[in-house]
Amino acid sequence: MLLNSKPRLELRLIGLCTHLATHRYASKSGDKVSNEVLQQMEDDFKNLSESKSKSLLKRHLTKEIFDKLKTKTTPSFNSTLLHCISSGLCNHDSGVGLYAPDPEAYKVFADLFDPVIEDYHKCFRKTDKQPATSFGKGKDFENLDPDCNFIVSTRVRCGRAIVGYPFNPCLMEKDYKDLENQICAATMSLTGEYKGSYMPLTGMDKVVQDKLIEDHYLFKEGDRFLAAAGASRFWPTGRGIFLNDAKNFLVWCNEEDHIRIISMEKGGDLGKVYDRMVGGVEALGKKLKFNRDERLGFQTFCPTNLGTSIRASVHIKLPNLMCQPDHMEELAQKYRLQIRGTSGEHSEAKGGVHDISNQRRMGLTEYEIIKEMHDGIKGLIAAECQAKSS
Ligand code: ADP
Ligand code: CIR
Repeated sequence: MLLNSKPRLELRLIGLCTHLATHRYASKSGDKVSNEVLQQMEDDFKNLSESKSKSLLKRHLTKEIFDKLKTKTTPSFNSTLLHCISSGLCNHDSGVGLYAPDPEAYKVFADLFDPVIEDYHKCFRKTDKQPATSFGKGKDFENLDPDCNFIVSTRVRCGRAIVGYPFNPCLMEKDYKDLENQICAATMSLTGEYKGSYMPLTGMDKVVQDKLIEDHYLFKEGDRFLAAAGASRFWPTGRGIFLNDAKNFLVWCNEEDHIRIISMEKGGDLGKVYDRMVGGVEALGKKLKFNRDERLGFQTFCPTNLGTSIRASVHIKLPNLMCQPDHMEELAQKYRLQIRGTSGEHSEAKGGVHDISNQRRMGLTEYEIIKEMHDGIKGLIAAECQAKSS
């Protein structure tokens, strides 16, 4: 397959990066998509159509939709269909393969985004609207594993975009620096259990960086799905991590989203971890203006994170269930859970530890999303106990 041959892919990425790097300063609406970009899209669309890719992009980008959208651009940033689909075109093993280069892309390319959103978030139709934010109280959720038999750790995160800025492919170096300054200042104003320090990636010792990644605090570097989407430009400028003194509250700056707000700790006390994240979101929301769309909820770069943008996960050992992959898959679908490897998305499980989280993030309130995940993990633990005794 041409796309997978290295020189071809490198050439493609150089072409794509040139297109992405000059992007912000392209003239505004009214611009046509260049012949070069059109040709590249046509070639890569054909390759994807003929591939065995199982991505949602391949499933929903029909020839009819491709032809309808290929010459469209967004009004403020001049983003093209290629910006949206480059990750899935370059990576046929994508689960989704689609990103929004700027918030307007969700409307201009709605014929593609809407069916992908509906498929991923299970029944969030184009006529549906994300309910108003409602965090509720974490104390309603009992500890999922008080005796520490299954759950190694619990993490809840959400993503936010800052009003006035587009997403990665349209950000220039100065934007990354401005965003980092704002986010760093907001985190440094946190008090009490949230008090901590901000560490920029620029100049970070490699040993320190690797240890932060290994300990599951910091994002990985060089994610090919994000790189192909135009999310690694000017790296490491503007990227960094805030960690509170207790190391159970974190903020990622300018990785996939402008800001990711994370709470994590050992054990299975989901309610406590969730409440800590909510407290952090509310404190940061007093300093930063978050972008929320009336219909889609919180604005994020990847359509899988829209709505509440919440992913609540446990690192969990379920040795008996994992011996029955079909049964496990059936249960994951029943409870609408997603299974990842130990080091996050697109990684392998090490030492029998899987990352299991809510799959959908839209169509429910924050509280309902946490409840769905809590019920699901409870169900899995009950099934594990049953599998062990039978
Ligand atoms: P996200 O999109 O939610 O940020 P990733 O799949 O990229 O998730 O994972 C980011 C990091 O968070 C990885 O190091 C991953 O191992 C870690 N992680 C996810 N869930 C947990 C958990 N329950 N306990 C500890 N670390 C976790
Ligand atoms: C992919 O398509 O596989 C990557 N771009 C990641 C998609 C987001 N992952 C997810 O399932 N939430």
